[in-house]
Amino acid sequence: MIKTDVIDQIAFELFEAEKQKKAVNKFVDAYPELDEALAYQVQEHLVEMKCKEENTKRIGLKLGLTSKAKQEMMGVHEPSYGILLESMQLFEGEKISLAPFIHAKLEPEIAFIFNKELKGPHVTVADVLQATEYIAPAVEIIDSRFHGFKFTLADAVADNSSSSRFIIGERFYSPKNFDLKLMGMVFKQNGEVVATGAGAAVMGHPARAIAWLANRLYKVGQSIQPGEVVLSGSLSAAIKIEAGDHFTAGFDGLGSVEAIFTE
Ligand code: OOG
Ligand code: MG
Repeated sequence: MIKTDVIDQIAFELFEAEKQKKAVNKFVDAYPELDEALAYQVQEHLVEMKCKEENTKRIGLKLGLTSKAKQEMMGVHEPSYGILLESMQLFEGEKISLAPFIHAKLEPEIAFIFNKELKGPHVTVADVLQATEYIAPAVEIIDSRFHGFKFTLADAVADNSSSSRFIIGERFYSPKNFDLKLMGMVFKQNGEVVATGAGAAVMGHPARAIAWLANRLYKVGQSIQPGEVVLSGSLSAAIKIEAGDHFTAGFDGLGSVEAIFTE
């Protein structure tokens, strides 16, 4: 098959999987040519289709698979990124229906909001902190379009890194007064602690993950734009969401963010 046909076909199947809430099999078996570079092209095409369909636009990016816990859970050794659209943002306090999802899971993350462009190829942790206007507690709802969350890195990349929805807590802090490496995190489901972690779980320092992203984007002629939000990637393993669940992700010094789910 010619390359543009493969991109169109995979993007279409992922688009329909999300719309019909029907998981698909990972693609690398049917399309052995699906490598990481091609997968990012699929992602771009899929995001374009979603923007058109939902009349929405990019407001940031997400990192995926930045922690050992997540990499081991998914059997990969490298991070990925995806695009966050305005239509994916939910707000704290609203009850979230599980109806649109295939098999959603929740992840505790740190949101970075930028006031400057962050452009590779030599972005450092210091550059990231310099360009960050605020950090905030966040949770990401991931919902892989693949059966049983079974995929290779290229599959997940094509699937916009399993992105689905996200909530940014309504507390914003300058990163200057925090040691993000040592920032403790407690993740609770219905009052019970289901995971704990520290900022260092994300590539040694959450800002290092953002630096990785800026430098990775440079390779495809892109950058993080002023005003955009970037999710650091989960500090712990993702937890399966059930109807009626009430989650809290608390971060040392940042307070917490909540997510409440209904059928
Ligand atoms: C891929 C996305 C992972 C994170 O924060 O690590 C992710 C997946 O596990 O489905 O968003
Ligand atoms: Mg995530």
